[in-house]
Amino acid sequence: MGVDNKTTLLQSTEMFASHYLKEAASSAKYASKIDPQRRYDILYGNINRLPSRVRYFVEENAKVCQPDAVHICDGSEKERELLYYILQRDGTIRPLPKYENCWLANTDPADVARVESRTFISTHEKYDTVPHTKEGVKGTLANWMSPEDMETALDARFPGCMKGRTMYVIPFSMGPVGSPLSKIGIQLTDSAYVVASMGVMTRMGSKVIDTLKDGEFIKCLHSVGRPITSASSAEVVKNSWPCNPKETIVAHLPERNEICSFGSGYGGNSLLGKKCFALRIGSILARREGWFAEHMLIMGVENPKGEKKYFAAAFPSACGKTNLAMMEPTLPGYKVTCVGDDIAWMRFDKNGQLRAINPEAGFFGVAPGTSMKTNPNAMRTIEKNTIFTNVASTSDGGVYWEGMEEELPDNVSTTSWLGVHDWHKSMGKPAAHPNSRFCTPASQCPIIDDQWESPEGVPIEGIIFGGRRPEGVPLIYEAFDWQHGVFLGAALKSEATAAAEHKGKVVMHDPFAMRPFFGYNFGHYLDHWLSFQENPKCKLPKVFHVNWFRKGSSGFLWPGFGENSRVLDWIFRRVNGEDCAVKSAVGYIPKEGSIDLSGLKEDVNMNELFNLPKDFWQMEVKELGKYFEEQVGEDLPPKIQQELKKLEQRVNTEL
Ligand code: GTP
Ligand code: SPV
Ligand code: MN
Repeated sequence: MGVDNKTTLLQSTEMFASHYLKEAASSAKYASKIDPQRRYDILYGNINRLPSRVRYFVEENAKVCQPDAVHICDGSEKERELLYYILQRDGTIRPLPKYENCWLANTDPADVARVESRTFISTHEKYDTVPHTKEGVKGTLANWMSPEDMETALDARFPGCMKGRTMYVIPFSMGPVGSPLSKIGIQLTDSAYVVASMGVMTRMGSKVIDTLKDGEFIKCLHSVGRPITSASSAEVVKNSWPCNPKETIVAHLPERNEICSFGSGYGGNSLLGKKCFALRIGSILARREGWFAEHMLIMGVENPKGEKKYFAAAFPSACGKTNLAMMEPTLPGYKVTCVGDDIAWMRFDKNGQLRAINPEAGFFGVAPGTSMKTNPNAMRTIEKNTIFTNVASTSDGGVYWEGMEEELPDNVSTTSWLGVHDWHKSMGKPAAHPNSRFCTPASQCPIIDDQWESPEGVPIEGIIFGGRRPEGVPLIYEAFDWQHGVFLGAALKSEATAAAEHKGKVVMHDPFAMRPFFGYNFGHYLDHWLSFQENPKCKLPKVFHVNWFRKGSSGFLWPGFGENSRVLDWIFRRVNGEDCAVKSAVGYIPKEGSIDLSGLKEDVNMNELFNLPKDFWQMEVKELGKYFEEQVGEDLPPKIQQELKKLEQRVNTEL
């Protein structure tokens, strides 16, 4: 789209905006007849068309948050134009003319990642939420807050928090609208950036309201926590990104089907359909209703014979889900298709087949490291209709981040995410924030699976766990059975990444890649996973563990990315029952020569990649025992303890 076209679009949107503002005045007059106390205008949409429960939810919160205006999102193209117009006018986003309808937002540098330390779950019974930790040890598996403390915390924040702002009402569906596996939420927010992002990440708008009728929904309330009042107008809002990091809280009240988030506009803190709903609240619903809500990608893999299987894989944040989900296999004849890159909702169908849907409609992907070399399909996806956050920009109207060096055109200058012009590597600071992201429609992915919106979900034949393990952990191994597989999930660890506020590269426990996302007691979660082996109807998929990140003296031992197709090929053959594995102390590992390395350009030291150092694994077992004892205590299912004992024995006798 040329510049002229854009100007015309802007002008017409401006006219459209003023037209709507006029309409707003009359609808407000009409509305005030119904509720004479109402002090806000209905800027857009008709509140009387909302199902009564939704309307009640909106009105109650409007009373508390006191916005100037209310906008009920319909998800239309016109609305989208209006939102982007407002965001641009306010300086929150700016266009990236090198691409089609792409935008850049740079946040207040104090608001760049998920804040795990301020994420809470509130239930009457503490141990519904957290396991019994050892006395004197700080729990790391969910933060619990009492309902009384929660009420105090929310009461101190939300009253009047939207003064001077518009409250948007976002009806959204997690999963295809109307699918029996989908769930509906209504998010109230005072951030137009959040509305624009939810428009990409979820199915949003009137069609959701039509499906909901007077049914149940998850109540999501979000505020950036920066009312505009005469007192606040002197405060500086950095980068037109209002936020309130000192008061940030991300609160879950599962007994009331409610999520309340205050103070942050970023990612999982503010796009409440994602981690808050689809994982934390989702996992609670899943346990109650007999399914799984997991931090997993979903991918289709077709082998050279044209046989196709779907796998789900759980890796912690910034450990390679998006990359694997969109990979371009280097192994000839293989084809990968993408169903989802972050979250899977899975359940066994009436035939005992595990089926998965991707509850999201977009990718909120890590930018740094993404390039035509590592993830060409992501690069092709983000060429249009994408909101970039905290990446660097180039003088030719494009984006830049670490890893894009080879794609940077000559003669352009770069402005860093912090606004440093003529940025150069030699300055010693990254151009893009390590957790900078793209927010882009899944439908644009060139390898999106043709079943990605299938209401009944795709059949899952293998579950893969993985993390960043620089030492000791082999490239691939397979669980002996389901129970051992659940143990592998429980024992998952990874180096910390920039997706949350952790510092340094310390290896942390991240069971099931869900540590920041468990909605309830992790011990009960393990019971839930184990319970499926008691049901003879369930066809339990094989479980695997991968590690792309083992290091040798000169960096990563495995080339990763597209070469991971060689590991997928082995998994595929195992699922088909091929005899290509041998027993080891940790699980089944590939028989010598059974990983197809044909055509691999790099020299790979397979012995080092599969070496199982006895001292490492003895330490690992000891450390796991300590972790389970301190963090899960009496809630640890005895079967998981047994698996640990069995591993210990194998390590002591077989290594
Ligand atoms: P979240 O969106 O935070 O949940 O992250 P994710 O699990 O989707 O991670 P993503 O695929 O975005 O990858 C994060 C980082 O890991 C990027 O910088 C990638 O370049 C890098 N990465 C992904 N796959 C591989 C791999 O196979 N090998 C190596 N060495 N790096 C990888
Ligand atoms: C993650 O951290 O796992 C993400 C990014 O996918 S966020 O949505 O911010 O949680
Ligand atoms: Mn994630």
